Amino acid sequence: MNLSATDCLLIIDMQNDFLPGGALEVKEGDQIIPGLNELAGRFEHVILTQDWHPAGHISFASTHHLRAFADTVEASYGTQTLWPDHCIQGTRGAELHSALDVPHAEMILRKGFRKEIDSYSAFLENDGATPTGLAGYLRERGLRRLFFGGVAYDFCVGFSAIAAAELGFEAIVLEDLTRAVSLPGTVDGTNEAFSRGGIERISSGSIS
Ligand code: VGL
Ligand code: ZN
Repeated sequence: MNLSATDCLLIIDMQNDFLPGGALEVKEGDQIIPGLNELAGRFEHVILTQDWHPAGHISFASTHHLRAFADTVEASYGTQTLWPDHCIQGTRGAELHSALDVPHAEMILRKGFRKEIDSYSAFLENDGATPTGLAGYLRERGLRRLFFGGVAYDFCVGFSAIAAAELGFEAIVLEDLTRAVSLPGTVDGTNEAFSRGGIERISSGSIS
């Protein structure tokens, strides 16, 4: 697969809290950093995202005095999974990992900053109605084919790629450059949604 000037690499949520030792660590998340750095160097256009929550966020189990991973709450927009406190605005856990080396990234998109709405997708918040502005940014710049890596495969990477395809972008997920949280059923559910949505899964090695 050859890259073109209208391609963009989106590196999702490579933040301290999602990597080993972090508040919501994704197993082996650190292993994909060298590959992401290397691949990013071959893209003209790269965008990074940051999960960016206020304290007391709706997605935090602590906000509801409930258990992370096991309990859910009914938000105005439907069922919200509960997580440990993570990626709180301005904290070290919310910082991009220091080994991520993508100085030419053109944009850092923050999401999940509304206290009452979570946002797994970099395009559309979990209410399914509030856009982040990323689709407009990409369209205005003529970037049409989007490659996704980062964490977590079954949440923010998955929701972002699915939303991108629904919004008319070509969405390709880099299987070797992502890792999953893997709650019961989430990886299978993501794989099925990718098949239904026409989202291709490739290895970064097939990009020349
Ligand atoms: C994510 C759970 C909660 C992610 C963000 O980046 O996949 N997962 N917030
Ligand atoms: Zn989050």
